[in-house]
Amino acid sequence: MRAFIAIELPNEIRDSLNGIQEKLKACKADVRWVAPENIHLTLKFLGEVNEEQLSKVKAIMETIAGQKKIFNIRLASVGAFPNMNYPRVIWAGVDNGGKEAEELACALEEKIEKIGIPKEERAFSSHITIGRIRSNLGKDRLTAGLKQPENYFKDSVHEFSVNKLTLFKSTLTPKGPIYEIVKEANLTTA
Ligand code: 2AM
Repeated sequence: MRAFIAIELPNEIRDSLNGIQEKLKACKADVRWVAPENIHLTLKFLGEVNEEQLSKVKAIMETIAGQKKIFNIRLASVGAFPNMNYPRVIWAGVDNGGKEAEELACALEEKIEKIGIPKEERAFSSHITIGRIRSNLGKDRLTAGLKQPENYFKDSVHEFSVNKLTLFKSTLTPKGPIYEIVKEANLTTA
C-alpha cells in the first residue's frame, strides 16, 4: 500500500486553513486545492510499502513516539515552494514547533531508511501543503494574493497540541487521494 506518516490537524485548524484556501481562490489561479479533510503535516512519505515493511514502520513509530514529548505547533505564515514569485506548492508555515517536527521527521527517516525505504533527497522543512499549482494560469494574481497579509492568519492564534504520530494509507483516485488512518502512536506526557 501507499502510505505516509503525518501529524493530523484538529478540525478547527483545518477549517481555518480552508478559510485561507477560500480567500486565495479569489485569485482564480490554476490550483489543485487540498481537500480540507485531507490537510496534514507530512513527516515521512513512505510510498509503496509491503506488509513486512509496514509492520516494521509501525514498530518504529512506537519507538520514536515513546521518546518524544507532546509539543505545540503554531502556524503563522503562508508561503510557496520554491518561492512566492514562482509558486508550485502553497503551504502554511510552522512558526513554533517546527524544530520538534523536524526532529521527529529526522528520527523517523533515520530508522526507516534501515528497512529499505529511501531517504528524502531534500532536507525536511516543516510545512502544511494547502494547494498545488497545475499551470501558470493566473500565476501573477496568485503571487499578489500570497503577498497580501490579510489572506493569512490574523487576530487569532493558530496553535495546537501534537500528541501523536499517524500512519495514513493513501489511495489515489481520479477525484483525489483518499486517506485512511492505519496506526497512531502516542507521544509521551512525561
Ligand atoms: P507535501 O505535503 O509536502 O506535499 C501524502 O501524499 C503526502 O506525502 C503529501 O502531502 C506530500 O507531502 C507527500 N508526498 C507525496 N508524494 C510524495 C513524493 N513522491 N515524495 C515525497 N513526498 C511525497
